[in-house]
Amino acid sequence: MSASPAPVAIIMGSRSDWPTLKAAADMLDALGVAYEAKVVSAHRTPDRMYAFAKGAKAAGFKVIIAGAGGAAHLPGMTASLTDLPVLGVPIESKTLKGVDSLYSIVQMPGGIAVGTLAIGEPGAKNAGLLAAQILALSDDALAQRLALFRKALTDSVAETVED
Ligand code: RP5
Repeated sequence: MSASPAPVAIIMGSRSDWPTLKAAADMLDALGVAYEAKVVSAHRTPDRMYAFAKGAKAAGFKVIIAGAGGAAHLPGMTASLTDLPVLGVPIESKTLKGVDSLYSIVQMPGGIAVGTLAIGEPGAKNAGLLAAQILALSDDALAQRLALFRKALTDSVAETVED
């Protein structure tokens, strides 16, 4: 019997985005969700982007996390080519600190949806979390792991301010 395909694809515009997107991968690892990570640039490798997005559903992916920086077309272009939910992570750019990436990803015209997360690592971490929450709608074991994750988060916050 062959193993199930990874349900999450993590794509990024450049290898330089990986240190940020790794936060999504780490969250998926912590929750026991398999993923594949690939460099797929909207403007440097448009044919690769087209082939990936068109084939993503047939390949078995259920959710796509797409990170890009600057004039960040990748999440929107990918969303236009697939029915799968796309979670966009704006990468913190050098010149404009990721505000360019955020605006490029979040300002999708109505009709093609990209779920946009925060700039940088917090956004990547939450993209992993949100991907897991989407998958947990049809995976009770994953839903239980998510409940444990949230309980541990809550338990880690002390009410007092003493050292
Ligand atoms: C975007 O350009 C990538 O997503 C990356 O954030 C940015 C810079 O890419 P590199 O010049 O570091 O390859 O396409």
